[in-house]
Amino acid sequence: MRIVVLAGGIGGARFLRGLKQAVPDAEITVVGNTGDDIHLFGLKVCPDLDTVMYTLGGGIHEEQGWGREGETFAVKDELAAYGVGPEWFGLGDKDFATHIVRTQMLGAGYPLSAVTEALCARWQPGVRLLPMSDDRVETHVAIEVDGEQRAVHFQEYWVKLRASVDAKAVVAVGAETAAPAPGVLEAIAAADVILFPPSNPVVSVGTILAVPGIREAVAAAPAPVVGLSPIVGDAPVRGMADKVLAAVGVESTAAAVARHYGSGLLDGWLVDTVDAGSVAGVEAAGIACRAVPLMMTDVDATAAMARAALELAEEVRG
Ligand code: FO1
Repeated sequence: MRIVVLAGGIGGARFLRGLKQAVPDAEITVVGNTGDDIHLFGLKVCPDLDTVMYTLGGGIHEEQGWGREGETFAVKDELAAYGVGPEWFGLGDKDFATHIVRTQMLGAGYPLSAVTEALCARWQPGVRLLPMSDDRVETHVAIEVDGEQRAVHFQEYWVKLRASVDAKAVVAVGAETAAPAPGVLEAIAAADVILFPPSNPVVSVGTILAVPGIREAVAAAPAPVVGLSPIVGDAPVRGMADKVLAAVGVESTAAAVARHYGSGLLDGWLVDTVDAGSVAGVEAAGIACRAVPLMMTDVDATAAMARAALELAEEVRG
């Protein structure tokens, strides 16, 4: 079975671990969000690609869901000693090696997709990890501080500001001129199932869909498209989805996110059992809906979610 997953960072990566356990023989292609990418210290950092690679490759810092386990921060401390910032982004010594290799390969002319394939050759994540695009796309967030509007990089909004101020707008800078990375459209067209994991619907899945051609390809794909709500009980399970959903005028409910994706994209939607009351409303929007436990408390629980999504995909397969 060929499965394509449009994944962001922590939620997407954890879901993929359960999906792999649920269908170990499936051929999984991950289209990874690169809107979170940030250039620091002359290096290109790809948080969502790295979180998928480290999580599935066994190198992730489990509690954080990002960065490497057993990290040290000697380089970060030395940079700070030189007064070279930013200090708010925690890059560890092991993680630096990934960004050095990536930046070196990009500098030698390799596209991000080739670089990602090379990095994954070491980590063996057990999925094909494709960046959504080889072109630079970076999500910025418009905020208002002391009455004046300004745009900050998504990482500054999330890591430095902890999403403590309202997001007035979210812009995937460069998306409009970006092209899908090699293999992305082909994988979507050839998929037996397409899944939207419980990633951020705006800055993760939304950014991937903002790359011209990808939304259209998903909508036109013969495969059923099934999503899992990142919102449980009117709040994001993790992260700042409520803040960026508000920026695009979407309320933080499982049903609202389904409608936000729309029946043109989604054939099925899983909500958590606490949101079972919203099933009828989602179905009324033309999207098949089931209520199942959606807390990824461990890999077995996540595998059960993945199986539920695949079962719903078979039910809605036209
Ligand atoms: N998230 C934090 O909350 N604090 C950090 O210092 C931080 C550093 C960091 C370094 C590398 C990396 O790949 C991810 C990092 N993240 C950090 C997580 C990152 O902001 C998120 O993984 C995504 O961008 C959102 O999904």
